[in-house]
Amino acid sequence: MPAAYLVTGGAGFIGSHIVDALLARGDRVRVLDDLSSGSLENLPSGADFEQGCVTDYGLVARLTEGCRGVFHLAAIASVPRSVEDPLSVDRVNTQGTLCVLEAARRSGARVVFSSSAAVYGDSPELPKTEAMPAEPISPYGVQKLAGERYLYAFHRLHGLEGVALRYFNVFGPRQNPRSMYSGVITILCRRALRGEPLTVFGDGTQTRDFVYVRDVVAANLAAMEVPEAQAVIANVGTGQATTVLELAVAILKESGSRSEIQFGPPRAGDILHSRSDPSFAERAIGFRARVPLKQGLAETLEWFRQLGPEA
Ligand code: UD2
Repeated sequence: MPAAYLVTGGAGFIGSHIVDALLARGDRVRVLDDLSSGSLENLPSGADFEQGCVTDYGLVARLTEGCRGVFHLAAIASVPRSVEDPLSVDRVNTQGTLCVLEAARRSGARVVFSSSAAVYGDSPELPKTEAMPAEPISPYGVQKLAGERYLYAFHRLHGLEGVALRYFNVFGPRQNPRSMYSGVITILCRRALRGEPLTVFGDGTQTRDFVYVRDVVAANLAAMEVPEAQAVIANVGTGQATTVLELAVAILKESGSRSEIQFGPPRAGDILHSRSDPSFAERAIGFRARVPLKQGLAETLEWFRQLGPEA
């Protein structure tokens, strides 16, 4: 019998890919999204859509009822916005997570919570392991850490089963190309296809662990199946570091673009290096990233081409 799932933020970049995967395997899917950054264009027709905010406890509780699990992605996923407006961003990111956990524990649903590598802060130790102290340096990182801690407390108090996934730099189709908060891959792919210069902030030697959205979906589906998940926390990354300059060159090659690379001043607040240790995730939830960067870039560029020049 097909199971039912709630995907909060299911009209967004990552959430909508999870919805696709659940529908493809025959599950029933409810989506809660306030469309503040997501879009109905991302949603396939088979999902039951409800427009609303994840801080509306009554609504979240109603939608969670009868579900086997909740994939909780609804959030204001922006470090700079959390710095500018910590109060309202906290309401969505912390209170929203609390609403989901409270609804889930009352209805007996499992939870897979989208956390972030932002919880690690800027300590220089690499790669990042889940055993390291979490020392976030932005309200956003604090909010994601709060969600992880609430998940743990709800496990201890109520036996709630769940997993928190710490995403590294996620990329792929449907990341909003026009948002000022887009990731570097989305920005550079768009520029390459428009023949505009690729902007590298600083000298381009900073590194990131770029993980393709299909792998992030696989991590979510695997996390939902962990037996007796006791508030497990797991990295979602590839374990590979890529410099921003290598990335820009790879995008030029993959797209065939003749754009030039322009160097600008370093971005304020940037961390230099970020890379996951993926080994615990493999042991704890059976997830390993499989899509090579080159393939992810090719698929992302293809998506941009299909969007056409207005993208
Ligand atoms: C990522 C997450 C963020 C938070 C943070 C925690 C994304 C989009 N953001 O921020 O939510 O979890 O990690 O550490 O995944 N860059 C350029 N040119 C551009 C844009 C960016 O050179 O046009 C550089 C930028 O200076 C940085 C790198 O690319 O060194 C990655 O930037 P980003 O904004 O994609 O992601 P990041 O790691 O700052």
